Amino acid sequence: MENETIKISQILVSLPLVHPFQTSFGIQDKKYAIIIKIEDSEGNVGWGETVADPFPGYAYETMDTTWIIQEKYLIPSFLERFQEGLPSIQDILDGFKHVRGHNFAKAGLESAYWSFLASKQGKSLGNLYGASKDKIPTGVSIGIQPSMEALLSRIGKFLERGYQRIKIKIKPGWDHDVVARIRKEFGDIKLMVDANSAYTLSEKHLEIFKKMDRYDLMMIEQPLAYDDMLDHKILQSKIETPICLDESIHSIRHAEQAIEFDCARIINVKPARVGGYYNAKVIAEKLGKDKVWLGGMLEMGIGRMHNIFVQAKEEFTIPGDTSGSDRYFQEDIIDPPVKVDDKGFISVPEGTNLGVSVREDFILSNAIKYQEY
Ligand code: OSB
Ligand code: MG
Repeated sequence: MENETIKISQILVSLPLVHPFQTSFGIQDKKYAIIIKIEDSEGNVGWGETVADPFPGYAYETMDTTWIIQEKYLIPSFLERFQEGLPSIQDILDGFKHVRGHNFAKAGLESAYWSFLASKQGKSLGNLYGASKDKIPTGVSIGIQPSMEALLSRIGKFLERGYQRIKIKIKPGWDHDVVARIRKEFGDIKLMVDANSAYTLSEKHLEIFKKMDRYDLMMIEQPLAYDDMLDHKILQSKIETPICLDESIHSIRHAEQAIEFDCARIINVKPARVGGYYNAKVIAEKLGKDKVWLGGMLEMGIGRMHNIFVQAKEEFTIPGDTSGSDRYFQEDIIDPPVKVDDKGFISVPEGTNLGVSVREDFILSNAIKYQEY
């Protein structure tokens, strides 16, 4: 096979969030992403999005580390794979194996390559991810609010718009009373909480978990340390509410082991955190429905579309965190933006590749840093 020549662009973009997002680890009013564009001389184009936080609060990777790891290690190894023709996704991932960790950086490039392959084959990205559904059920993740009233009004607004499930962020002091109040106000809505590692196995915290057991929560997400499995197993043995792991899961192996050893009953699959869409796809296929749902990282439109296509796989029946574009941004980087219908579904677009157009001028007008390879 002939040598394939491709060009890669890395574009660091920033967009203001319409509503600040507060978790137990911090508050954020701007979203950053490193958009990856892969193009060849025949006009095929792949788009990917690298999750890139300004601060290492959720994970150790940031917009600075992902940029450098891609620039120094991943992009050179990626380009090298084209010397003997068109590589497979597996070839690309093999080429990343010499870099330990840095899954966000890997996933950004890998996702762009899936989209490039979809473009080259004239297929929908969903087709490549093994998707079969034409719409996906969805929910919303609501940050810690300045007051109970603000939270209740925000929840009411999303329920009115049809969102199927509400997830609220919790931290010590903002937990069971808040949950009790939501139940009182909104009855038996689909409700869950995400602690982002704000608790321990202390007596005081165990009591909080026992109290929360009374409220029929769908799950409690990542209550304990961000790098822990075993304490979660201990906690799961003491409470009824299913534990869901987010921060602790970085690979297919972690996901399987967490379920096998009952450290968690459900996994929040975030493609960036598990090293890309190939791994996310395999985790869903191996664990099956009831054990997986798709989380989010406040993605801009490109990452959001990838997340929608992977959730169109049959295993994703639990509503995820993929909300409409307007929940995050005044203007999104894709056209049309993502919309949630009044029953809480997002329809999966037809057409090739991402099924929407990418607003390249808008991306460039919000770019902070740009580099081509
Ligand atoms: O813990 O799931 C999380 C956003 C940023 C970092 C971590 C998390 C989140 C969310 C929001 O919960 C999910 C989304 O709306 O994309
Ligand atoms: Mg989480």
